[in-house]
Parts: sequence; structure tokens; C-alpha cells
Amino acid sequence: MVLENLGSGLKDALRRIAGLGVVDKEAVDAVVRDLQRSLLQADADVALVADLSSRIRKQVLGSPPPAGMTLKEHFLKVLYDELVAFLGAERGEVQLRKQRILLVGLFGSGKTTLSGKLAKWFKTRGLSVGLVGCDVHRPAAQEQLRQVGKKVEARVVAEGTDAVAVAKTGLAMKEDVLIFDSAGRDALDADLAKELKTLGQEIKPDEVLLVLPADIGQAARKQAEEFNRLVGITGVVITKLDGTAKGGGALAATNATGAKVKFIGVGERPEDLEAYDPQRFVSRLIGYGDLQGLLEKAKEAGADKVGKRLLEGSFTLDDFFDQLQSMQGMGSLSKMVDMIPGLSKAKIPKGMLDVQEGKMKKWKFTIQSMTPAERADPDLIKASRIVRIAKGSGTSEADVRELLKYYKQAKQVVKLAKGGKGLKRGPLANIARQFGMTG
Ligand SMILES: Nc1nc2c(ncn2[C@@H]2O[C@H](COP(=O)(O)OP(=O)(O)O)[C@@H](O)[C@H]2O)c(=O)[nH]1
Ligand SMILES: [Mg+2]
Repeated sequence: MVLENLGSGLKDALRRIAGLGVVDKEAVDAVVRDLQRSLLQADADVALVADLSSRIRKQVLGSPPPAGMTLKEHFLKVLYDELVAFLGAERGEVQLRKQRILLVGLFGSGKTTLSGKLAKWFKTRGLSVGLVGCDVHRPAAQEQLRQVGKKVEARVVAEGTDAVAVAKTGLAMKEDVLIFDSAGRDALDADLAKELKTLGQEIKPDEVLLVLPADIGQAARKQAEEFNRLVGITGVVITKLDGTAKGGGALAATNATGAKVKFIGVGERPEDLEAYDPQRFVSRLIGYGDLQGLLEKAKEAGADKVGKRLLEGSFTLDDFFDQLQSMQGMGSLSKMVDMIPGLSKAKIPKGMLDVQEGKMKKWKFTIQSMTPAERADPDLIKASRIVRIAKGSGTSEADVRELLKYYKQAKQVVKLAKGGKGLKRGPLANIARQFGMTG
């Protein structure tokens, strides 16, 4: 997986927090040192890492945690937020509309490959795409683009030895999105700068995307600044994130220039492209399930109790509600499932995925109106009890029935996860963790 080393380093830091007896200065320093080591191994810039460290220290030690949060939870949250900011606070977006995109970058950074990836990206979103081969210096380059175009079934214009002339021919294409592949050099020298400027004037691109390979690590910063000064970039694409431990450095360095990373390339195939969303990226890096699980553990020792009881076979309404409540802050379950790679929604009972926040309040009252016996064994709750509970909680009978339905579905998921072999590893492992079933 992408950046595995960085991810496991960060997970270690998080685990350390969860295991802390007291959160004091020494403990915070130890975690921050773990974090620094992981980031520096990922080739992040020393000054940026130092800055990140002092911000985390200051927030965790400098002021008390917000009301309702333990110091540990606060620490975890600060760490998460700061990492997201470190790797790019905002999502880079491209519009889904008619446009011209110019790709720039040095030799071998992955521009031509990206042309195909972007073509596929836009095509699967309903836009037609034309590719224009403005790398005229090597005959093989235009042939490469033609092959790329064939693979993704996009029209290609790539004939001629004058880059501007090829661009002009390309501009006549009627396709929605025109992608202009340009020539690279070993370095951004005066010749390349001039050629890109001229091309830019001719094409008048809506987007100028700088393509940077992840393995350049923190040198990404300098390149992003140089290219930006010379040709004005609207975004960055970091390629080859699948193959290097330095990717964290490249992302952080790019972020430090203020340029937005819009896509990341994670392989050589046309489909190996992802829109870059720092929050999602960090969540995956440290494991969303893990983070949530740790937050839960940090909250109270009682969390373990639920897990144990589930494994013993009981899953009461109280357990159900506890678990729902713990997920609430993380957005809807549906959103969460989206973030867990490899977890298919198909395996989860329909309806379980969209518990509205408003419902949580209602359910809380509803559950409070039940007797302990009913909570422990919801099968007891038949028609007359439903009437009583609805009255007692100020909800409707339909509300009570709905709660019971959700509860039954959740119970199914628990069963499914327990019956499956992969409770610790399989696709349901993360859900199982959410339900406190595994450590
Ligand atoms: N592993 C991996 N390889 C990539 C990625 N993007 C491009 N490449 C490879 O990098 C090499 C150079 O890519 P190319 O598109 O020709 O670079 P260009 O000179 O900038 O046009 C090729 O062998 C590509 O297959 C990526 O995201 N991951
Ligand atoms: Mg090329």
C-alpha cells in the first residue's frame, strides 16, 4: 500500500497515546519524537517537521482540552488535524466541465502516463477527451501518447515537429476536455521555460498541472516554486506514490508552497489515479478504524466491556446505542465505510449506513424509556410495550419500530462478522472494530 512505512510509524505514535497512563510533557514529547522520526524517514523537511512538532506540543500542553474531551482524545485529535494540515489542508479539485489542461514537469515524471489517467478520469465522468502530444523533441514521445490514447479510447493529435503548431491543431478538437502533454527536460532550464510559456500563450489553459514524482521527496518544494514562477501552475499531481517511502515528504513540501495537490498517481495503469483529499489520505494512512477505536479506548475503560460482551454473544440495545454514538462524530457510517479501502457496502445491511444525527437524540430518549430487561433483550418489545415506550419518550410508535429495525440489522452485521473467518483481518474487520469487537 501507499506509504506503508509512514502509516505504520504514525499508527505506532497513536497507539502510544492510547496506552499512556498520564498525558504529561514527557509523554507528549515521546510521542512527538515518534512522529518526527516517521516523517523524517518519509523525507519530510526538517524545518516543517519541527514546526509541526511545536504546534502539537503547544496545543496539547498549552491549554486544557475542550469541554467533554479527555486529554488523550484531545491529543489524538490535535495529532490528526495537524497531520491533515501538514499533508495539505484543502482538497484539490478539478471541475467537471469543458476545459483545457496543460501538463508540465521534468522528464519521466509521469506526464504522458497521466494524460491517459486523466482521460479515463474524465471519460468515466461523462466528458469526452482529446489528447494533444506537444512533446515534439523525441519521436517516441508522440507514439507513446498515441498508444495511451488507444488504451483509453481517446482521440489523439500528435503529428509534427513544432510544439505550437501541434497545439493549434489540437485546439480544433471538439472534445470537452483537451489535455496537452508537453516535453520535459532534466532540469527546468531556459529552453524549457520558453517553450512552456509559448505553449501556454497559445493554449490558454484552464489548468496547468505540474507533475512531480513522489520519489523526489522534499525537492518537490523547489520544483513547485520554480515552475510556478515561470509558467504559473494551478495544481500539482504527485505520481509514483505507490513506489516510494518518500511520498510524505513530497506531499508536505508541495503543501508548503501553497500549491494544491489535485491528484495522486498510484501505479502505471490508467485507473491508478486518485483525487487527492488530505483528510481521507491521513485517515487511510493511520487507519480510520484504528483511530476511532483508539479514541474510544481513550474515552473510558468501559469500551472494552462492550467488546467482551459482544464476543460472548450478547449485543444489547445499550451496546448498539453506545456504538452508534461513538461513530456520530465521525460523520455518517456510510461516509466512513467509503473511507475504508476494500470494504464493500454490499455486505452491510441496507439502511444501516445512513443513521441521521437527528435520530440519535430520539433513539436516546427511546432507549431511556425502556426497562433494563427490555434493553437487555429487545425481543421482549412487542406491540403494547412499543405504545408505552413511545409515550414515555415522546416519540412515535414508528420511531420505536425503526430503532428496533436498525438494532436488528446491526446485530446481523455483528453476527456476520463473527461467523466470518476474517474478524481480525477480513473486509469486515474495520466494522467489527467499530463495534468494539476486536482490539
Ligand atoms: N509506479 C508508477 N509508475 C508510474 C506512475 N506514473 C508514471 N509511471 C511510470 O513512469 C515512467 C515515466 O512516465 P511518463 O509518463 O513517460 O513520463 P513523462 O516523461 O513525464 O511523460 C513510465 O515508465 C511510467 O509507466 C505512477 O503513478 N506509478
Ligand atoms: Mg512524456
